[in-house]
Amino acid sequence: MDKKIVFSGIQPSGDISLGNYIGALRNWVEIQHDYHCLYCAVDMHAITVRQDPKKLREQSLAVIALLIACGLDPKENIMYIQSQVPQHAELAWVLNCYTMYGELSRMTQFKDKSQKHSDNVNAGLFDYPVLMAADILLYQADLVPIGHDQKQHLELARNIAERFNGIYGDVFTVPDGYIPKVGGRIMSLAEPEKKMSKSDPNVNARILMLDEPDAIMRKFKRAVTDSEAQVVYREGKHGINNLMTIYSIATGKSFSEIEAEFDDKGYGEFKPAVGEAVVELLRPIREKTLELMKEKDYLMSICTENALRASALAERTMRKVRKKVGFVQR
Ligand code: ATP
Ligand code: LTN
Repeated sequence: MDKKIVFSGIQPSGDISLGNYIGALRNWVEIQHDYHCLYCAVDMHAITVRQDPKKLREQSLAVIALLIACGLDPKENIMYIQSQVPQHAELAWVLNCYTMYGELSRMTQFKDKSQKHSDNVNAGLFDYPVLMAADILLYQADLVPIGHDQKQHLELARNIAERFNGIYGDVFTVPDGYIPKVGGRIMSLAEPEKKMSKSDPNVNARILMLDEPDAIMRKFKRAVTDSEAQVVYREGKHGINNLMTIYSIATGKSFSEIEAEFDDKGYGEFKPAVGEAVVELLRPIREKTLELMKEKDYLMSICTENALRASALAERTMRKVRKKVGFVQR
């Protein structure tokens, strides 16, 4: 049987965080040989909040460098930049006409982001999930590896696909989400009841993939925990649960092994141990990314080549969609 199709995206809205890595990228790497995968730097999503143009361009290329450094093969997978494939915007417009105002009003990310950016609640921010649905449906993706925060958007994409198929016949594959059981929601180090976000203005709240080892150590030592001084995974211990999750993923140890390891030790020993494990986890990725970022021409050629591959696939779906909705043939 032919391999199934995977699609996922990440916003080049800042440097990529440990949350992005644990919740999403790590799984992208793990499944790359079992599926036909498309991985996209979604710069059109990123401009729903104000971006510096020069930085956005650099960050989009940096995402592609980071994906390669994490172990994704740009020949085997299609890794590209969203704005280089115009069919994303084209399909998003069509899908807008099959998405309800009420559905978009219920999206929690819109509510959060419109509070955070109250001076710029633009139509793109509201429409963000429709562009995301277009990304996925354009390639007939079967599976979408995402962190927990994107679950509601994926559900909407499924509803849009089902609604469209209900009217026009089987045009779109209805995609399933793939959210990791552990690590689908890495929390902020400063406010452990909030998710870690790459665009958090508090630099101590997040670990970035390109952070220097001493910055990583400093942030973990400062991480907010509780006053119990007991390294156990328990309901309500948000800070410690989060650090245990990160440590478990970085070392491969189970929660009970971690509890035993720190049984007679306090947070003063646990926090630096988490820091050291993360430094070692990220070191090779950071070094490789920095090397690749010096090779602009190579990165540009990967993007161009892969955008063409993506565009050819996207066009197959768009031809069907244009015909179904009644556009005149080009
Ligand atoms: P921003 O802060 O700019 O909104 P973000 O950090 O939320 O960005 P995205 O680019 O929107 O990151 O997300 C990329 C992928 O990383 C998505 O699959 C998302 O679900 C996942 N992800 C983001 N934050 C976390 C987190 N804290 N824990 C686990 N997964 C996450
Ligand atoms: N909205 C996602 C990024 C994203 C995405 C996608 C993820 C855009 N298009 C398609 C999966 C599939 C986010 O992480 N905030």
